Amino acid sequence: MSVVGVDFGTLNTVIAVARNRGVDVIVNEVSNRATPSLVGFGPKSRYLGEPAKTQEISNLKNTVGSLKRLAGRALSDPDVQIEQDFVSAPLVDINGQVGAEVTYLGKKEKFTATQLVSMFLSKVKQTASAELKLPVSDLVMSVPAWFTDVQRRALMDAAEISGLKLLRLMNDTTAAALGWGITKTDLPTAEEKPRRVAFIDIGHSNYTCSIVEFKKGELTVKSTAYDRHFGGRDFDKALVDHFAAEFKEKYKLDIKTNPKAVVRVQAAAEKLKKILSANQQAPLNIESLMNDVDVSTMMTREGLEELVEPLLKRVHIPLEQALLEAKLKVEDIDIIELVGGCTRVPSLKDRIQKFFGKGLSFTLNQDEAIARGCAFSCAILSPVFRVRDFAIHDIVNYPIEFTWEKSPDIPDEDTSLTVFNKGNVMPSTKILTFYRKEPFNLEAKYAKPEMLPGKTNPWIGRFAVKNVKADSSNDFMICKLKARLNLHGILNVEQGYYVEDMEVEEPIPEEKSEEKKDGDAMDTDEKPKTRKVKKQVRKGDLPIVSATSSLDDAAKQSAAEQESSMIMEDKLVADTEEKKNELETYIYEMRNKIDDQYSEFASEDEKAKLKAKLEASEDWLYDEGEDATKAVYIAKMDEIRAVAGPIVQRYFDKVEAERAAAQAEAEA
Ligand code: ATP
Ligand code: K
Ligand code: MG
Repeated sequence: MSVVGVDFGTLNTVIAVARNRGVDVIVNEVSNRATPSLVGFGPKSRYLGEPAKTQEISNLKNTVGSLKRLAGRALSDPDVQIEQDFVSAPLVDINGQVGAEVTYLGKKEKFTATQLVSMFLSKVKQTASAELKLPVSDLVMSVPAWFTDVQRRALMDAAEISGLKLLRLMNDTTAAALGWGITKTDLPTAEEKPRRVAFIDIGHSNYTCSIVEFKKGELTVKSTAYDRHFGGRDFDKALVDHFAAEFKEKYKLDIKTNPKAVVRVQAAAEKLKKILSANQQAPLNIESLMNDVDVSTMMTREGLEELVEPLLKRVHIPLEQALLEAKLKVEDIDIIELVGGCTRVPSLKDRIQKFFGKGLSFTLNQDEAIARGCAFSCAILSPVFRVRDFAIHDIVNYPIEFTWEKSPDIPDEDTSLTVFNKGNVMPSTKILTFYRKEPFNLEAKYAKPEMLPGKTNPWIGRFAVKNVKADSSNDFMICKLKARLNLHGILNVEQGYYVEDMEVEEPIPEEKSEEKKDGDAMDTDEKPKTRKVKKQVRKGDLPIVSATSSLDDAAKQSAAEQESSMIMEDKLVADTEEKKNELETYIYEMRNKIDDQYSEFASEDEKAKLKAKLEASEDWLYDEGEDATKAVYIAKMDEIRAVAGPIVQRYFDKVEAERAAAQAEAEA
């Protein structure tokens, strides 16, 4: 079984695998260590990952990015309106969830964000299994710490639709922290002062700071703060806006009227931004940007810093908030570790360093640390892998409350309770107690909607508790409900049962003195002393019917079937393309060899026949054979083989005879 960690980024996705030797980042089909988080749609198949990027400029309307930021969101959410600026395909509403409308197989189709993510995850699965030469199912994937229940459930559903088993959805900075800590051999002991590390991740779209305490064998997240709209893409956008204005002035070109031009400037701006991380100035040249006009300009590092000053002014905010929530001061932080591509920007490094007043640490691979942390987590959770355990105590970012209807029998009962507070440890289980004579419902929701991203609906779920009734003496049933904020950061009421107060006899715990501990228990043959205590004894289960934002089984099943058939479609197109290429290669090879090594093994008549066949096949290939089926390409190949076969056979017979003769001579 495979052990896989995935950093599902807004721009790039990195896949790491745990093997016996350790954790490695794997390469995709074009040998890149990161895969564009993009899906595209074409007339014959989908383009997932690299091919989506290759096709992007010519296929803007049918290419979707920002996948993870769309999952679990609604079109009407102002956050999603921001996302539309970064997604070239039109976003649409599909039964309350945002999705994209694209042209696929010649037809207009709508896919929900969950489906789009599952398409991309199918590609991740293929990439990992191609590298591991094993079927891939178990994985741990990272998400921004600020993701809510509905976003997390959407990602869980997406993974399930693509046939993956998500063992844990892990917060990005927590994954980085695990990767950092698990390999350290010098962490403080339980009695010592913990080592305090600030992990700062600035990626393409968001910025997170977590303050984490390490001791031998465990990490505890003390606080996590974030800016949900702060990353490399905001730098790119500032540059694009600047160049758009410049080109209007200088070349009378309005790139904003031409989506292709905008994307080309954006790609050039990103490149330029990276050059400016290492240089004081950089050129930008694009040939024939629009209306056959070539553009050419340059930008200095200071120029870029001025453009992004509004962002730079916000750098300290998550840092301050993280310290405040952890109740720590800058001087309490031992190490500041930076990850994420955007932390290479000098002005960001400067500001962060000034804030902490000490040097920054880059001991983690900035692009790969999160994927590696996820792979370590998967190794810990996987039953097939042995790895030193490392306890991970994450933190609740949004308080969650339960509400219920007042029991008619208990007039002064409260009707709500905040069960998980911000700052509580996560995962976590809480037992709720209700006194009831009838079945009842409760609802879970985020207690502070204003803390949630955009206009997220705070509702999490509704849980109906069944089989509740009064006992024979018309007394309340004591109902116990197990509410769990699980490893994924998702809330469920996992179990219900009822208890009775009973008097039970239990042994009195012995007062242990040093001598007694060492003494021999067989010394005395007194009976152990017991006492009567009141205890709640579990009497039976209470079924719970849950309604949450997760897809129901039927919907997941049908999405999984649709995904499988699209995978088959893609595979057929890929196989067909492969057969076509084989045919083309075979024609060229035969044409060269018939006048070369095969020449002496064919009569003039045979040569003429084969050449005619090759020419006809080639003409066909570039004409009606341009777009044939797999079976037809195979048949065409067989036709040529029928003519060429005897010639090739004679050649191989000769080669074999020569080899046998040489061997006989050597042995003689
Ligand atoms: P997110 O974490 O926001 O979901 P992500 O994980 O896909 O996104 P990363 O791969 O961490 O993002 O970072 C990508 C960003 O880092 C891009 O905007 C990229 O241009 C930027 N970046 C990468 N290298 C450099 C560099 N040398 N200088 C400046 N920016 C860089
Ligand atoms: K990434
Ligand atoms: Mg990232």
